[in-house]
Amino acid sequence: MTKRWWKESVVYQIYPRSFCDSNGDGIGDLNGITEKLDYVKELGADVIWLSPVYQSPNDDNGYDISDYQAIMEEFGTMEDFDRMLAAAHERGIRILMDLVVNHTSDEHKWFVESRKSTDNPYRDYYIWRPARDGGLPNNWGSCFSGPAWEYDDTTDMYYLHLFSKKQPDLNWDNPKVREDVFAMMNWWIDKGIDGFRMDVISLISKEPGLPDGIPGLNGYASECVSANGPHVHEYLQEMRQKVLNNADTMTVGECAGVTLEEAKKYTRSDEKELNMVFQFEHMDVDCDPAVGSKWSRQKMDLVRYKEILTRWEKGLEENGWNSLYIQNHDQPRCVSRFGDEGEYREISAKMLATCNHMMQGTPYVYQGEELGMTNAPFGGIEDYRDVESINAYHELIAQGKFTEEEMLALLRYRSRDNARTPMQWDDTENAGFTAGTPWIMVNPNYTFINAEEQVKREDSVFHYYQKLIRLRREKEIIVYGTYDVLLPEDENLYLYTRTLGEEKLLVVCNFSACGQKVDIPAEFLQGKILIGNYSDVSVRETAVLRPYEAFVIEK
Ligand code: TEU
Ligand code: CA
Repeated sequence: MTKRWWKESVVYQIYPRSFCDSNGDGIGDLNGITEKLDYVKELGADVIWLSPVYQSPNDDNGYDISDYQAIMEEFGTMEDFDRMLAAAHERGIRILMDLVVNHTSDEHKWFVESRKSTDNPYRDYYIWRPARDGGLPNNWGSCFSGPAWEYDDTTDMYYLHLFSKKQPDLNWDNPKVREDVFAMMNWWIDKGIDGFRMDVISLISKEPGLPDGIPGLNGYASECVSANGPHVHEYLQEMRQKVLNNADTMTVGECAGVTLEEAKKYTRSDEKELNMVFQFEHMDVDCDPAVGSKWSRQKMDLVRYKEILTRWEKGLEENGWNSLYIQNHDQPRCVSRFGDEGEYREISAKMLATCNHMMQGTPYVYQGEELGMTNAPFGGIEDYRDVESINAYHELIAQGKFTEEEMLALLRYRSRDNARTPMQWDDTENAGFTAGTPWIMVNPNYTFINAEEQVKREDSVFHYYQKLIRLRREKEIIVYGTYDVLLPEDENLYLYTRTLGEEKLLVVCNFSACGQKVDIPAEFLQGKILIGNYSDVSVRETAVLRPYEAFVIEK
């Protein structure tokens, strides 16, 4: 197992729009991030993944980029960015930029040119097709509802957009596209950034002929029809050679539709492609498999969650590296879906964190996860801002798949906006996020769930995350030890060990709100409790775990 700094790091993800507003316009910004770097430092993270801050019309909150080398006006200026980067580096914090190059905004100059005529020099920067039998070129759907094709009457052709119609897919088979993207990436590397989180990078190489896929809930094939295409590894190896080896970079590829076998190619130990990937299998263990869509809900299937994470832990143990996440800007709040929002909110948030942070891989903490922030009490569709949620609401109700009441209930549970309500800094108006009118509703529970209160309270979720991160720095076994699951079929308990030479840890997590009996293996009975979410942890041969109890024993 080769040692690397990015294997020993803990990453804090910032969604700039919702993090901290420094100028009172209700929108988070770069200067607000600079103001809060000491908070990130105090938590203990040493890398920040910055969701997009580039110029964008914000159809998908910055994941639709109109100029990769300019800063979105609402977020500030390039000087603000340079100041934030320098301030982060002064604190020993590295910055990963969010690289969104599967698609651009339709307002990017490349697309403005491309759509002008079929012989425009930029025409083949995008994927244009004529109608097929008078209709859409194939049955691919947009991740944000409807077909993945938009008709453009200027040239009587359709262009591909796996996401919104304002996010046309780039044609990565065109060497000029790769050349321009790599030049832009090197421009950011030369500015001193430390790596990239790569948005839907698994989708960049489309199957020749763009064959139909399997229709989903709305009748179209999902964006994953294009996952792990024929040239994706070739293009990433080219990126590694022409960009990523130009500095000591960290890279994580967001790989919709990635399998373990494919991940072994993306994260290969010869480091010819990426350092790690975000896989998604564990993110639908609370979706109803009979519906086959995120717009469904079931009780979390812990046995399946354990099977998935065990397969990924063991699968990448020798060759590759895992990312560890239970939350990000696309997922509802983890404590609301896998824990408890009520009496056991803090206890369950700490249990989920223990389970995630004690595994082998690089942990990612999403803004507010370290406070045990919850889903928000959204009302009607007018409360939502996310293009994915709003489009799904209109499409699935119009198709008669759900009533308005059913769809609003699904949105309240599953909408990405649950993760995008403003960061809760203190109990003053708007949670201290803005002095103006916030662009999206603030969760009213900020009065008792906020950073100021938790930084001051030793037994808070914040201090528990701080301790987990500190343990990872102190104990090499947490980074490099092998993982082995116990009781794989137990529906309430997640137990696993970590082993490094003679050292061994036992991680015990009760995912249920009830007491659960468990037999602690004899070798751990005299062990030392490294961390626990109840103050009075004592270990006996047959322990009765309390609701959402978690602890780690060092043999
Ligand atoms: O998400 C892409 C992706 O994986 C989606 O299919 C995701 O699974 C879905 O939105 C979950 O509900 C990335 C970004 O993280 C997301 O914020 C962007 O909207 C999207 O790409 C397009 O850039
Ligand atoms: Ca602002």
